[in-house]
Amino acid sequence: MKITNSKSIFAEANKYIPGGVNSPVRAFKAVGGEPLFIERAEGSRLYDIDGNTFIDMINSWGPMILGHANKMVEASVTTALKNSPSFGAPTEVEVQMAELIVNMVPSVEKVRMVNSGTEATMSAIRLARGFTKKDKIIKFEGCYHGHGDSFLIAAGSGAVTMGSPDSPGVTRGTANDTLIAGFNDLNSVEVLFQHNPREIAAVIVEPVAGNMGCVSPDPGFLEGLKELCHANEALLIFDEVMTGFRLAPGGAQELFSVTPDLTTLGKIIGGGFPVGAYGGRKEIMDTISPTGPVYQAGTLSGNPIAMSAGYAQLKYLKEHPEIYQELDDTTADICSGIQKNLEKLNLDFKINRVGSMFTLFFNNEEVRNFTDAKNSDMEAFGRYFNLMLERGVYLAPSQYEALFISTAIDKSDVDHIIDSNFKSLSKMYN
Ligand code: KE4
Repeated sequence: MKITNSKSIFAEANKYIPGGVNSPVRAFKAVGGEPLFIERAEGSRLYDIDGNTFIDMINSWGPMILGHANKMVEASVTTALKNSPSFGAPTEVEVQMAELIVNMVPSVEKVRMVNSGTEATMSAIRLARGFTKKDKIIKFEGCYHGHGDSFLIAAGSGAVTMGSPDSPGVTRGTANDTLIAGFNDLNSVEVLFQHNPREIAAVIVEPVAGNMGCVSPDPGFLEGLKELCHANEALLIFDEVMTGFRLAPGGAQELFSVTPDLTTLGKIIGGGFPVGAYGGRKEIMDTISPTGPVYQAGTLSGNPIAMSAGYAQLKYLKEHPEIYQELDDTTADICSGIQKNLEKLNLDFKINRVGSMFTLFFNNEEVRNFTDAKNSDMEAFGRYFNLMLERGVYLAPSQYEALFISTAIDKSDVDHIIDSNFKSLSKMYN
C-alpha cells in the first residue's frame, strides 16, 4: 500500500497541528503507523491521497449512515449555500428541523440546536443542574460524552485510547462533582445515590455504550437507571450522540422503550455537518434562556447549511424506516461471517453488536463493561487493524471504538470484509 503522500503531508501537519490531527483518535497512536489523508469519499468508499481505496466502516464515526456524498444531502446544501451560509438570525429550516426531531425522538418535546455532541452534553448537564438545583452528576466508567470538563473523568473513546481518561486541566472541584459508576452495574449507581443524598442532578449514560467498544445494556439496566433517578429526584440523560437515529428512527430510547428526561444528539443529525442538539420535557427545556435562567448560546447554532443537510438526512430516515432492517441485516451478515471465521480458526474472540454498530473484541471473555473491555489484547487489535487496512478495509483505529455500517455497504463489500477478516486473522494466528 503506497503511503508516500500521506507521510509527507503528515510530517507537514505536525508542524502546525498538535499531533498532526484535529481529533486525537485519528492519529493512529493506538494501532501504530501514521494516519492516511483522505482525498474524497463516495458511497461505501474512501479514497486517500495516494490512490488507495477503502471500504469505510467508520463513516465519520457515525454521521454518514447513508454513505458518502449522498446526492440528496448534497442537493439540499447546494440550494441553501446560494442564500449565504449563515445569518445569526432565526430561519424556517430550524423550525422544520426542530419539529422533525420532536416527532422522531420519544423524549423530546422541545429541542435546542448546538454545533457538536460535546456542546450538547455540556449544555444538558448545565440544564439538569439548573433545573434540579443540584451539583453532582453520575457518569459511567468508559463512557464518553465529548471533551467537556465534567466528562473527562474515567472517559472512554480517544481519552482512554490516548491514556488520559482523567485529563489534566480538569479542576478538582469539577472532578469532585462527577461521580463514577459501572456500566451495567445498577448497584454502583444506587450506592452513589445513597452516599450523596439530594446532591445528584442527573445520571448521563450512553444507552448503548460505543466508546469502550460496543457494549449493550443488560436487560433492565436502563429501566433501573430511570427508576433510581426518579426515586432520587434526579434527571436521566441519554447521550444518544452515537445511537440517535442510528439504532432506530427514535434511537436507543425507541429500541429499548425507555424514555429519558433529556436526550443529547449529534453525528447523524448533521448529515456530516457540525450539528448537535439537546432536548427533552417542555418544563425542563423551558428553563433554558431566553425562557428561563440557564444560559446557553452559539453563533452558528442552527445555521441554515447544517440544518439543510441534517434535515434532508433525517427526513429520509423518517420516511424510509425500512433502512433500519437493511442496516441490521447487513451488519448481521458481516458479524456472522466474522463469527464463522473465528470458529474456523479456533478463536474465541467476542463480537458485540446492536443494530448497525459493532465491535470485534480481541478478548476470550464476554465484554459487558469497561473492565472487561480493558482486558482485550490491544497489541493484537493493532496488528489486525493494519492487516485489514492493507486489504482495503478502514476500521476505527482503537479497540475502544464501535464500527458503523452505512446503507452504501453492499453484498460485495460484505464479502470483501469477511474475506479480509479471515486472511488477517489467519496471518496472525495460523
Ligand atoms: P463530538 O463533540 O465529537 O461531536 O461528540 C462527542 C460525543 C458525545 N457523546 C458520544 C456518545 C460520543 O460518541 C461522542 C463522540 N464520539 C467520538 C467517537 N467515539 C468522536 C470521534 C472523535 O473524538 O474524533
